[in-house]
Amino acid sequence: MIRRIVSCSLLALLPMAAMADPAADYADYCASCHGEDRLGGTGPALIPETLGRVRDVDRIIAEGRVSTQMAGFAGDLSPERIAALVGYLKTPLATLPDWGADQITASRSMNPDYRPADAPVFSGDPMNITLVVETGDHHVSVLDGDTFQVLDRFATPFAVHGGPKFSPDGRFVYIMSRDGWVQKYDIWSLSEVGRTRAALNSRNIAISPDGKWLAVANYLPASLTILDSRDLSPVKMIEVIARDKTPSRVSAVYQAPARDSFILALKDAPEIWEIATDPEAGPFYDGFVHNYQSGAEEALGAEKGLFARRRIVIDEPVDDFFFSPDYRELIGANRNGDKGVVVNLDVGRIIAELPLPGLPHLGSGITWERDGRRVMATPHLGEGVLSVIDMQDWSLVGQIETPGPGFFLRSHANSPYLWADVFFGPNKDQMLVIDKQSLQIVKALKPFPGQTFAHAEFTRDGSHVLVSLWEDEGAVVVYDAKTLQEVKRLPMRKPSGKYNVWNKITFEDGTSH
Ligand code: DHE
Repeated sequence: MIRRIVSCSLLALLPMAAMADPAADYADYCASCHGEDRLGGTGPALIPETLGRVRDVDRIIAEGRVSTQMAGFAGDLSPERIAALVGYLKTPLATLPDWGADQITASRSMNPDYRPADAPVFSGDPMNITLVVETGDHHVSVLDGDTFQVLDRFATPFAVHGGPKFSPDGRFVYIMSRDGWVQKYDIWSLSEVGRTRAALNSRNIAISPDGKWLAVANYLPASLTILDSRDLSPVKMIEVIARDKTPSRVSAVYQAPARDSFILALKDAPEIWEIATDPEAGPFYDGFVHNYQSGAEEALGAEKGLFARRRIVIDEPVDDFFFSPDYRELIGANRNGDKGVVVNLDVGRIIAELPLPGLPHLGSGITWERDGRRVMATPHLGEGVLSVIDMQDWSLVGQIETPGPGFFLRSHANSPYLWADVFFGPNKDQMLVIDKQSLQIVKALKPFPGQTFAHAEFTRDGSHVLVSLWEDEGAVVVYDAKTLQEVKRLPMRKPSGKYNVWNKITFEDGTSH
């Protein structure tokens, strides 16, 4: 390498920035763990799509990351070289490798020690298991929801995002990471089944109502990956190309049980896609043209059967969704985050608009009955407010002012309260307990002043609520859902989301997707 044979005296004359050769530094210091191509190895991918949301990349390179294999390089690299390296990592890759069935298959590794148990290997209620994602050291803890005992703690791929999805019988769970890895874990056997890399950068995952198929929403490549849930083998890579031929990233994919389909939010195109999970589905049409000779309306591109695609064309892209309980309607937020639109999925068009400024985070929305009417609530990432919407006429019932913008909501059919965090700003240490009828804040729980206290999840019967102390030396705090008194504290490494098997597989009232 040329830079190594330049004499020291000449180096001393060069300004530090001129000396920096970030590609060479990457090859010397990063490639062995993060891959020659920056797409990940034992360490995560180092590309803008992933690093865009990581704070203090320079500090991590200098000091390393506790509880991980990431060492610090301050002894080898000057601050200028680290700064140049960060710039290099945040530069998009010149070319993207293909990521199709061959690459997915090559990445797939099944656990050779996995032995499926005939019955749960623990004595507790398998339907009352709660999984805690610990983002501090990339693990999941498996909690018994009655005793709050940790039954197992297993390593996950780096940076798990979105809710893990359970098989319809609650036995298996599928967990997705931002680097596109999908991990399958058997709760009965307390053992990993295997993992595969469905894409290079992914958003979230959904499971079909019959539990046979997994859909992975991807940014890189712009696609939806369908995996066989039994062995995580690739079944179909659906390239997402809008009607005007622009490729689009997929912001999110959700299961629509009542429709037997997946619904996709397209990031870069004013379209919503529905992918059938019913082998008898369709035909779905891409649109109609008027044939002036025959006078007939002729369908374009009819698709039918399993994975048939239906395109719903709207005015502008919607980033995230919420659904009415019968899945006939979808509420989406527009990209500017100042408006909500209600799309009737049966007729395939917008039927109402909602005043929802301040970046509504519809993926966290929940619904409940109030005065005999079904309402939904959504937090806003840009404003300290929760919007409550009547789902019959789509009017705004009210807005609950909170001491800062929140991220997540949860409730349960057996609870009179909804639990809402304040994720951003000086009051991020508060968990708000709100009466579902009066919409008044009943209590602000603040057991750890100054530290982020967020994301609530109920136990199966709604008797207890688990909240994350979202810090490196964090904890899950268990509350009695009626008295709002603390019952237990379980030390955890930066716990984020928590997911109760029963609440998720039954779509319990008060649980987001
Ligand atoms: Fe999430 C769920 C999108 C940033 C933690 N997040 C979701 C879902 C979507 C979404 C669409 C629902 C998917 C599902 O569960 O299947 N999240 C986004 C974003 O667009 C956003 C704002 C920016 C981004 O870069 O992705 C974003 N999310 C974050 C975070 O910064 C959080 C706090 C930390 C992290 O782990 O990345 C975060 N998101 C979560 C969690 C859920 C989630 C814990 C599942 C919530 C649940 O209760 O189901």
